[in-house]
Amino acid sequence: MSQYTMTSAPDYIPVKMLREIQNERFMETFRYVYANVQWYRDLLEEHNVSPDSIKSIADISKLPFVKKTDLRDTYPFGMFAAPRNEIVRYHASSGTTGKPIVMGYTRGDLEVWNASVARGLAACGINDTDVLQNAYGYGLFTGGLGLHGGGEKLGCSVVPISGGNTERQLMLMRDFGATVVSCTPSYFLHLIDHAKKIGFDWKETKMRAGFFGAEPWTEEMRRSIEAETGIKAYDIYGLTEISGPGVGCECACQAGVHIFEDNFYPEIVDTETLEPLPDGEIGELVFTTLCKRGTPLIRYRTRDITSIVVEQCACGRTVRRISRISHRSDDMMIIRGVNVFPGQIEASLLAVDPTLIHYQIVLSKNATGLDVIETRVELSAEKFAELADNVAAVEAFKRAIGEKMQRTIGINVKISFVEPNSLPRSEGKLNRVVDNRNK
Ligand code: DLL
Repeated sequence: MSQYTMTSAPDYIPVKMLREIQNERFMETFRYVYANVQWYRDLLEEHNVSPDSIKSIADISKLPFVKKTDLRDTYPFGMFAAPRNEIVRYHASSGTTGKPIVMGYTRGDLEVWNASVARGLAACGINDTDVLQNAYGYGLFTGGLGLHGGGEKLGCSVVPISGGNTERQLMLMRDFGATVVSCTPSYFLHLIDHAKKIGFDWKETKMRAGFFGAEPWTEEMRRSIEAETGIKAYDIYGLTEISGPGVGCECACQAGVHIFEDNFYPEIVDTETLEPLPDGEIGELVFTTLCKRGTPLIRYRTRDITSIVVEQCACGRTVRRISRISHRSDDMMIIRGVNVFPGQIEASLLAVDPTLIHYQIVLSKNATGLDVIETRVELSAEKFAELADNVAAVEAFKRAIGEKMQRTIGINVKISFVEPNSLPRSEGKLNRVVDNRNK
């Protein structure tokens, strides 16, 4: 059957067999990590876990979690399980403070990673006739080399343009006949803007799909991107600690990211108790790598909040899906006791007007010390012209957005409009929240 290609076959393994493979690979990984990482042996001792008590993957919940701070504390190589001469590549993720976390990849690790990205692309109908313009940043960040390796593995012609150089991106897209683009959703918004500015018509390109990830984005944003450009926008997920992009990816159904769980074992745990939750419940995503040798991780807390989808996908893949990452637990804003996520702001804005794709959230304190949340909304040139000098229309538009946010979030959000092209843009991940509360 045509749907079973070399690249997609593992996605359709009968569930029973998939669980057996996971069990086997988990036990192998556990023994390997225990034998090779002193830090991990100490961790188990500290938690009074005897390695002999781990007899199958069913015992995984007896094991302690590994956190980002553990990777920082063991910087640079304290978590490496393979001898250094077997490491053929490093990647690192910086975060905003402190030391980066460093991951090492053996040749085999790179093969698994590339094959995972290729599976994701193939699941959305990409094949060796496609030209992939890869606008994720190359370097220690995994986006560039991850999509590059996966695209080549699938046989695509990869254009390794990296992020930035927006004018050139559009020129090459047209001249090379690129059919697929990969970058952060926020950089793609920047490309859309620039295209408008220079009169670049997406319909005149061969572009048909985009793979967007590395930061949260919403269904509403997907619809805006698709309406604006006519391409299909797919969600691709991953993190440096587990390999990079392609830990999971959507399929052509666009109904949630399939986790390639023969390589990366997912669990969802309660954010307070850290107890495992059944499929369907929302909590923190935790991964155990099943094939990694350089820096394998057992029960790594991602901080990403999602749920595992209960129903099987219409595509027939047996590998489970996660729902869209709503936020990271670190990104949650607590405003006057109410939990607010940037995604809720984005969804409300775009529900009122799908052109309001550029926004910034500013947190501050008022004179009495209470938290204030403001959304700065950038108007498109058309909207700006339409509203110009019409105070009543500006106020009515503000009110419509404010009321929608109030209904979604439950608190009052101050709305202010800013001029076209005035908010910061990004070539990679965009930070849309400015927190001035402690200034
Ligand atoms: O962002 C890897 C990647 C590159 C994924 C390109 C997809 C595409 P890190 O820099 O380590 O790795 O950041 C990982 O980014 O824990 C999530 O919080 C967030 N993230 C990644 N993909 C998505 C997504 C790369 N599709 C962190 N939706 C993760 C929402 C995402 N958040």
